[in-house]
Amino acid sequence: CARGNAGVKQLYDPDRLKYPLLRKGARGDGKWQRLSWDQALDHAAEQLDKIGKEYTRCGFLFMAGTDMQSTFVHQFAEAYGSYNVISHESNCLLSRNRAFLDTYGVMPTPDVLNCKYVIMPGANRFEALVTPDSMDLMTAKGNKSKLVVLDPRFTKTAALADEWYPIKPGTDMAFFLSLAHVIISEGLYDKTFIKEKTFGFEELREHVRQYTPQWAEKETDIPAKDIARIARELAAAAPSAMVYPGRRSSDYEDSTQIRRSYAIVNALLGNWDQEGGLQVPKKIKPGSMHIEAPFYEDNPDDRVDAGRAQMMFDEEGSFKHTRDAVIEGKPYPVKGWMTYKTNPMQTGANRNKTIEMINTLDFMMTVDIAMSDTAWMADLVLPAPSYLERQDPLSAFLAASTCSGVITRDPVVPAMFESKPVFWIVKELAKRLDLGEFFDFTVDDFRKAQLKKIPQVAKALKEDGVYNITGPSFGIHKGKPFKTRSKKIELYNTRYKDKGIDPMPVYKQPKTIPENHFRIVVGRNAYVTQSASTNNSLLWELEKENTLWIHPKPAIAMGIKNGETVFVKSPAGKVTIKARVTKETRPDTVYMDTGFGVLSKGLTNIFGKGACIAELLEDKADKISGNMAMHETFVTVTKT
Ligand SMILES: Nc1nc2c(c(=O)[nH]1)N[C@H]1C(S)=C(S)[C@@H](COP(=O)(O)OP(=O)(O)OC[C@H]3O[C@@H](n4cnc5c(=O)[nH]c(N)nc54)[C@H](O)[C@@H]3O)O[C@H]1N2
Ligand SMILES: Nc1nc2c(c(=O)[nH]1)N[C@H]1C(S)=C(S)[C@@H](COP(=O)(O)OP(=O)(O)OC[C@H]3O[C@@H](n4cnc5c(=O)[nH]c(N)nc54)[C@H](O)[C@@H]3O)O[C@H]1N2
Ligand SMILES: [Mo]
Repeated sequence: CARGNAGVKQLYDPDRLKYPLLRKGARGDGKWQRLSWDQALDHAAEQLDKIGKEYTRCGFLFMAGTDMQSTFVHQFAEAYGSYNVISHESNCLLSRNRAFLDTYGVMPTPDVLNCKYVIMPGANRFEALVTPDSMDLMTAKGNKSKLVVLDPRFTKTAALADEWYPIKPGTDMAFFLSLAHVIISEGLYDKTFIKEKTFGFEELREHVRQYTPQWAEKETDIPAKDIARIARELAAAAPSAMVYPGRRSSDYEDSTQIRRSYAIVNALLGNWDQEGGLQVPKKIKPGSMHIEAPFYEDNPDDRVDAGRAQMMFDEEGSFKHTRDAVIEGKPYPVKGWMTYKTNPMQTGANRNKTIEMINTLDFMMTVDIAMSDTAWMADLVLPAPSYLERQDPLSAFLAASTCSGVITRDPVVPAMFESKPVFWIVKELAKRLDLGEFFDFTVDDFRKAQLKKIPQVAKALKEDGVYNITGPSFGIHKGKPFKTRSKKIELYNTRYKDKGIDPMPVYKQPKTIPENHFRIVVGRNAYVTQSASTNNSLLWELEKENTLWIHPKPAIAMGIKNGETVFVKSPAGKVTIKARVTKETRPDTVYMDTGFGVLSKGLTNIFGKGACIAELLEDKADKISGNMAMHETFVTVTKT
C-alpha cells in the first residue's frame, strides 16, 4: 500500500501542526496566535462550560472519525453530557449496514478468498483498498475465481475483472432485481435453504415477476442476454458465489433499498455461513472502562438530528441532518463543535453548507495532525501526534472472516513538537470541568480493562503483536436464529412495512440527467486516503492535482481538449479544474478525486491545486438511514 509506505512522510511532514493555535481575525482568514497548552485548554474548557450552561450540554456537538482513540472522544462526550455525537460513517457506509442488518440481522463478512464467483457492484477493491478483502480477492483471482464488475468508470478493479459493465449510474437495483427474476423463475435458487432460512419468498417471487432481463437492459445499459447468463452462472457457482456487499454506500437517495437488493440475491444463493459466501463475523469484544455518566436534567429529549430520516442509527446519527439542524437551530441550538481526525469540510458533501454551519457556532475546535480545511475554519486548533507516535487502546478488526483479530499500537518515536494525543486532551479538559473522576486512568489501565476477560488476546499481543481469531469461519451459525423480527433472513421486511417503507426493494428510475449536464460520481484511487493524504509529499509526487474525467464524445462535441481548464458548475457550487479526456468513464458521467482545491494555506503542496468535489456535491440523503447521497448531483462543464 503506497499510503502505508508513505506514512513516514506523514510523521516528518513540515506542514505538521506543531503547537496550539487560536484564531485571530475572521474564520478562514488564516490568522493565528500561538498558545501554550494551558492557555488552549483553559480556553476550550471555558467554552465547553459556557455553551453547556447556556444551551444545555447537547448544545455541544462531537465528531470523531475512524481512529483507535476516538473512543476517548465518545467517552468525554458522555461524561460532559452531550448525546450529539457523530462520526464520518454517515458519509460512508451506513446505508449498506442498514440494508444488511435489516435482511440478516447482522452485517456479514464476505469470504472473497474462497468465492468462485463475485459480482462487485460499485466497489473498487484494487484501488479503494480494504486490505484483507483486497488481498483475498487478488489470491482468489489467482485461483481462477470469476469477477464481474459493475462501475460507470473503468477502474483498476474493472481492468482486472473477467467482465466489466459500465452500468448506468443509479440503476444497480434493476440489475439485481432482474437477477432475482431469472434465478427464481428458472428455479435456480437453493430450495431447502429458502424454505428453512428465509421469510417472504412467495411475496418476493410475485414482486420480481415484472423485472425481466429485457426490462433491466433498458434501465442499466447491460445487455439482457448477459444479465440472464450472469444469473445462471452465479446460481451454478452457489453457494460459493456472492454479490459483494460493497463498502462506501454514500451514493443515492435509495441506497438502503439498492443494497437490500444485493442482500436478497445473496439469500437466493444460499451462501449464508458457507465457505466462499457471506459469513457471520467472528466478533471478539474487548472490555472497556465503564463510566457512570452524570445525568443532566435540562438536556433535551433526543439527538438534534432525530426524526430526520426514517431509520437512522441512534448511535451514529447523520452528518447531513445534524448540519441542517445546526443551521436551522432546530429543534434546539447547537453552538459548539469539536472535531477529531475527520475533515468534513472536504468529505461532507456541500462545502458551502459546512461553512454556513460553522458560521452559526460560538466555538469550534479541531484536533488534527495537519491544517486540514476543517482545522482552517476552527477557532482553536490542537496538534495531535500521528499514528506512529502514540500509544493506543486495543481495536478489534472485522474483515473477511479469515482475517479478523485484535491489534494495538505503541509509539515508534516519541510525539513530535508539542503534539498531544486526544486522550491527554480530554483528560485535561475533564479536570478543568470537574469531570476528572471519569478519566482517572492511563491508556495502559484502559488496555488492561479491555483485556481482562480475554487473556488469550493479551498473550498473543505480547508475543506476536496481533491476535488472529482462528477456528472455522463457516458452518458456525447452524441452527441459530437470525436477529431479525421473523428470526429468518428477511426477503420481506415487516418492520419496514409498519413504518411505511417498501418491505421489498421497488425499483425507481434515477432522475433523468438534464440536457447538457452530467452526473458527477465520487471514488478514490489507491494512493490517497479520502481527503487526508493528498498533501503527503511522497504521495503528492504521484498525483499533483486532481482532474475532471470526461468521456471524449461530449468533450469533442464541446471542443474540450485533454488538459484544458474547464468550469464545472452544480446547484451547490462552481470550480475550475483541468479536464482529463478519457474513455475510462461513461459519456454521461464525470468524476474527480477528493482532497484537492483546499482552502487551507497550511497544506503547502496542494494549496492552489485542482478543485474540491465537496464544493460541487449537493447534500442529498438516503431516506431510510440518513446516509449522505453523493451521486445525486448533476453538473455542467464549460470551457473557460
Ligand atoms: N486507497 C484508498 N483506499 C481506501 C480508501 C481511500 O480513501 N483510499 N478509503 C477506504 C474507505 S473509508 C472506504 S469506505 C472504501 C471505499 O471503497 P469502495 O466503496 O469500493 O470505493 P469507492 O471509491 O467509493 O468506489 C465506488 C465506485 O462506485 C462507482 N460508482 C459510482 N456510481 C455508481 C453506480 O451507480 N453504480 C455502480 N455500480 N458503481 C458506481 C464509482 O465510479 C467508484 O469506482 O475504501 C477504503 N479504502
Ligand atoms: N468528496 C468525497 N467525500 C467523501 C468521500 C469521498 O471519497 N469523496 N468518502 C466518504 C467516506 S467513504 C469516508 S469514510 C469519509 C471519510 O472522511 P473523513 O473522516 O473526513 O476522513 P479523511 O478525509 O481521511 O480525514 C481525516 C482527517 O484526520 C486527519 N488525521 C490523519 N491522521 C490523524 C491522526 O493521527 N490524528 C489526528 N488527530 N488527525 C489525523 C487528517 O489530516 C484529516 O484532516 O469521507 C466520505 N466523504
Ligand atoms: Mo469510508
